[in-house]
Amino acid sequence: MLLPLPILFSVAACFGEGVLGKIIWDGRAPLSFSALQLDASADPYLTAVKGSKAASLYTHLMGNDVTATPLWLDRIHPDRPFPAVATEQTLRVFIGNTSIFVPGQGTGTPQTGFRRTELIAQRNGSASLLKPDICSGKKAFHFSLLQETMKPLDLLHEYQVVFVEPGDGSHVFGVQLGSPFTNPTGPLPSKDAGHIKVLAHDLRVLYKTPFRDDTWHNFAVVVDWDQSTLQVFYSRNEDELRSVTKVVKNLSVPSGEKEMGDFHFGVLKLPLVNANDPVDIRGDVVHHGIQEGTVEGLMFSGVFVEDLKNGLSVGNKKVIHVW
Ligand SMILES: *[C@@H]1O[C@H](CO)[C@@H](O)[C@H](O)[C@H]1NC(C)=O
Ligand SMILES: *[C@@H]1O[C@H](CO)[C@@H](O)[C@H](O)[C@H]1NC(C)=O
Ligand SMILES: CC(=O)N[C@H]1CO[C@H](CO)[C@@H](O)[C@@H]1O
Repeated sequence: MLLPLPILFSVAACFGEGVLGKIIWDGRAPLSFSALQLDASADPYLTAVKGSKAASLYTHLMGNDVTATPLWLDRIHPDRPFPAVATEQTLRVFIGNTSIFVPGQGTGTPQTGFRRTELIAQRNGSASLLKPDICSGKKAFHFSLLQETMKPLDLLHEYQVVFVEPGDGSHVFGVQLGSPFTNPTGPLPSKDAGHIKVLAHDLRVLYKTPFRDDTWHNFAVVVDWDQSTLQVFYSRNEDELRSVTKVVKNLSVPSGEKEMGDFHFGVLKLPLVNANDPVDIRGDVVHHGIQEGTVEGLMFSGVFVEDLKNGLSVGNKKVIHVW
């Protein structure tokens, strides 16, 4: 049963070109960032969540091949998005049939139900060092998504592509594509399979928008860690971010340190139920179910975490105050 969303007070006023928001963690890959750094799991990305091969076989740095979201580029003509000076490279994240993660640094039970390649925000080689900074006060989790049209996702499956994950495996917020996993399997594709969905901790859909191709979909999810609220901001391409939800009181999240999580982005593909499996394991998506083993990808850019004391960056060098 869905509860009505309690709506809190929310106002946003434009500060114009004020002091830029303070970036706590910057996951926008510099132009100099290399495949070897991905393989070494060097800052800013922890690249451990992947299959058995080198990280750079699953995550490609696109150099000049795919222009990152125009939202954060330096424009040559301020009134036009292009041409612009590139300041970051797009990341193309792939999964294939070898994308089976083995937790516990390779000692745990292989997650054969999933296929996953994820990048996790880290500082000084540690995701946990960063957690208290990104999971306190009021922070915006920024990210932009672009379809990989040559090797698209299979929307009959569920994908989790961005989330903040505390130790209990829940998601403070999450971004989902495709058809949510159900046991038994419902009609596929599900309604809204082709939408990008932003979910609250209790999996309610806070916002959805069609996943159009040739379009950068820009998001900022504002988490107020003290008030346990979420608010979603969204735009396409060079358009400035605007709020698409009210501030929503959420979070069945445990409070204090337990709610602090790692910031993941990438491709996590859930299986479909395998009707040949015994009934009692059909819901164990981590270890069982059908995976076709196809190669699929998704593009990311504009990934960073911002402290909102100085306001929220909405693109085009503008900052707005968010209460
Ligand atoms: C991280 O490394 C930087 C320099 O590389 C150092 O100044 C800083 O103290 C380190 N931070 C932590 C929390 O270890
Ligand atoms: C994918 O990998 C699984 C587990 O290693 C294997 O059983 C399956 O045959 C593979 N599928 C394809 C299509 O290669
Ligand atoms: C609206 C909503 O989801 N509220 C939940 C927030 O978290 C608390 C604590 O777990 C729940 O009791 C509420 O139902």
